[in-house]
Amino acid sequence: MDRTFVMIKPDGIQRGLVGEIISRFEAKGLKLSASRFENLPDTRVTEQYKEHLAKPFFPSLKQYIMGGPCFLMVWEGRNVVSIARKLIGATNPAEALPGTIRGDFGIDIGRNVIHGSDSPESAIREIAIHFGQNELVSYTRIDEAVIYEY
Ligand code: DAT
Ligand code: MG
Repeated sequence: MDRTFVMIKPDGIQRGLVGEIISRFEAKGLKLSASRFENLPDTRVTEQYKEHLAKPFFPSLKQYIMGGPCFLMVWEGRNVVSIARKLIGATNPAEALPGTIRGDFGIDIGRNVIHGSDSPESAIREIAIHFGQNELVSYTRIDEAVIYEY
């Protein structure tokens, strides 16, 4: 099964959206394989967003992500990387479609509630930044038998 890294950002925590967001991933049929609630250290924020290091918004992005605790998750499922990105919606919540997490809960690009890996390669990289192999829990969700055709 494929895996992706998803993180509820500090605004999502402060606005009480953790349960709502987890519910959407669960209802889709995806499987939670790891989670942690924590204040992210500078090193891991920089590593996660290193592609944006030179961008003008990087300092404010880092300040936002380090402004409070985040809820980190690994989700599993067939094509989970692209499915999670669709559940999350466009980067700018002002343009994200209703029905997506950013489309339903955000307005500003700098307060877009949630992160999700953008490719299978990014997912592997980002999971390894935040989780050890021994933190990924392996189990079968009983309804996988009816969620997947084969
Ligand atoms: P995404 O989070 O959808 O993968 P990204 O990787 O391009 O988007 O950017 C990472 C985060 O940086 C994004 O969630 C919000 C912030 N960001 C991106 N572009 C921005 C911009 N033009 N102004 C302010 N913040 C921005
Ligand atoms: Mg990205």
